[in-house]
Amino acid sequence: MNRPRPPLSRAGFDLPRSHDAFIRANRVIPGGVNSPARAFGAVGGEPPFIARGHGARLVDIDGHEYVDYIGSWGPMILGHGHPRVVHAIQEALALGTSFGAPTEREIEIALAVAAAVPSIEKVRFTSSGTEAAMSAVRVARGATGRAKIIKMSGCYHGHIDALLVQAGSAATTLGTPNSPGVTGGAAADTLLCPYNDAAAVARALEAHPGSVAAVLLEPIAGNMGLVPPRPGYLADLRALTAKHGSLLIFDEVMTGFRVAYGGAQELTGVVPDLTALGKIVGGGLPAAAYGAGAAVMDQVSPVGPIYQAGTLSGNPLAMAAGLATLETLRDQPPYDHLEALSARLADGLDQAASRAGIPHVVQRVGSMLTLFFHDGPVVDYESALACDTALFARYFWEMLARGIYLPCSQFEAAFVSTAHTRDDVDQTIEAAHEALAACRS
Ligand code: KE4
Repeated sequence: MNRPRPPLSRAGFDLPRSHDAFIRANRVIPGGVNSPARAFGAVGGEPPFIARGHGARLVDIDGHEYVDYIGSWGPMILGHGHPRVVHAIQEALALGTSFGAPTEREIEIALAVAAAVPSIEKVRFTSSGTEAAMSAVRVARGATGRAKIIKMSGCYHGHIDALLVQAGSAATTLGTPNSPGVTGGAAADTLLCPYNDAAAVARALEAHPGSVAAVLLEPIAGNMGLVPPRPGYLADLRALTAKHGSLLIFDEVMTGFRVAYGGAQELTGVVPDLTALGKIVGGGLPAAAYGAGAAVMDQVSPVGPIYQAGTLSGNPLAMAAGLATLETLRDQPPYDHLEALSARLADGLDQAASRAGIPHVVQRVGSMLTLFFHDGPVVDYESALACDTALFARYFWEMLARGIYLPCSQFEAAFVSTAHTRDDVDQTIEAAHEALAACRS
């Protein structure tokens, strides 16, 4: 089972108990993980198994402590074990875990989401971001009576059949399935355009008049690594969709409550027709949501004919964790603090890579950032794929051995939380200087 990882300059870093756990896990769980992103496929080696998290730190079962920049892939904006969130979960737990019946806390968090997110008047909770994005697409198709969806290469919206597509031939925008089990039929109504290319979207809309239900994208992309929208890109999509009678869907599963309390649509001023939320809205428990204006959302069952459901949707524990998180973010907005701390980190990583003489670019929006091993800006999936992923893998392990846990792929964003301190950031920058120097040797 030993999976090769890049050689380490820092001796003595080993994960014997995690190795044993990984062997046992692989016997009963595909790849030993419950989500492929955790399997270290992009960086080699085997993942540490985590014993506990506290604040900005993770501790693995071999006793190694790390400064955590995964943050559960986004949810943990308040860090691990925030007292207000823990207390809220404990209070809810004492009353029961799931009822299959409505609770008042669902009203409270729905009101908080509607008050925060400009595009949302009504909201429906789900248990995952995949469900939220899938439901938003279904609502767009049901509300418009149209079938086609335009998505952007490099954006990820969860494991939805219709959206697990890759670019077909260069001449067309038709998506082709990128996973076995996704049928041609499921992908037949999905059109693909490059990110940051509004002209391509205009061409796709003009090539399929009256057929496109929605244009769907991450308004600030995090699943290629952090790729911000070019100035005017989102506004152009807003105008194009309005012109063609298509709906604009922002997948803010990652950016919602992250880049601003009202997400990317608050930060950019571009308001979509539908929004998918996840991660932070559940405060670290399984919850996500999709929302829109009342006229659109009242077409969702049981009010309207568009069906969507879920046994654990609006789960009391997840609602308690999510509401405590949102209330904390609303009552004590951390965004200026996160901006300053994340800027310090980004500048430090930039200086470390420059000192090592490594072609790179650091891209950041708020507390989401990526150090790309790419000479020049990363503006779309094509430029992201040109990154030096072998160098990233070496850098990843050199940082892990120095107690810094980065997202285990060049094509992910790192997250800074309110639990990270200036000392954590400075420790990270110091480790980056050593790690990048080691990568050059
Ligand atoms: P979930 O179904 O994983 O809750 O959400 C899917 C999803 C939807 N939209 C966006 C913009 C997302 O980033 C995600 C999930 N993000 C990945 C990491 N980039 C989750 C990690 C994983 O799959 O384990």
